[in-house]
Amino acid sequence: MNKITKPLFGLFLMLFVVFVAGNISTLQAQETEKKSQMALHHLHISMLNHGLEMAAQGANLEMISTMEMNPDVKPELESITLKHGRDMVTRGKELIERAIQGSAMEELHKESGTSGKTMQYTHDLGNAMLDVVGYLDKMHMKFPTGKSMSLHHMHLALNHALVMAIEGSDLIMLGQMGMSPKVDGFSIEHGKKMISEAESIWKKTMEGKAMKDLMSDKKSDLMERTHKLGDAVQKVFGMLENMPEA
Ligand SMILES: [Cu+2]
Repeated sequence: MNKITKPLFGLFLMLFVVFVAGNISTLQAQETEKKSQMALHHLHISMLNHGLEMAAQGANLEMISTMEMNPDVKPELESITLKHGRDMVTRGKELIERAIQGSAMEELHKESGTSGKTMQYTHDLGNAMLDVVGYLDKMHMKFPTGKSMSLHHMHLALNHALVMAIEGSDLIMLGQMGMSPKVDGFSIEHGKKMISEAESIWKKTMEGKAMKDLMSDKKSDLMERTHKLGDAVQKVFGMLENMPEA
């Protein structure tokens, strides 16, 4: 090598080393992000979605137990149903809180930081779900009659739609994990249909004639809370539809 090519070779070698090192660190960062995304999707299924599903089903049990629709139902059975429903709402809420504030999340923060796109999404989804649980928590009336009874029948359908969207979201995540290529496509497609069907049930119930008739009566706290619940659930539906891929 002459006097000119030697320094040039040194420069190229240095640039090459910087380039390779840069690529390795990008790949490592991508790998860490991917691992964190997968962990967060497991957390979405087993803690966030499951917690909200528990709360919605628990709220339905609470309402059913206070409707007194059949005099033959023994009071002790009603009280078991009421207590079980209450426990489900409470534990569902605790599960969501644990998902976004608990030890599993702390570990994930230590491993991959707090700023990833999916991490931000997970915290936003958890908070949106806690808003919904706040309304579910105060849904049941002691002994509903007339308008409250009609609203409670709508709440049962609305909560069913919410559970349907959650199950659809679980199917989408399961499919995206790519563990069974022959089934994954169906799982994702079916999950998407479940969320859109759930949104349609929700819209029909909230904007239908029965609701409009009830709204033309005197304003009530329960009606006001029903519409606030409606807004909070719409937000969750939108977020479940736009969850970042695993
Ligand atoms: Cu976090």
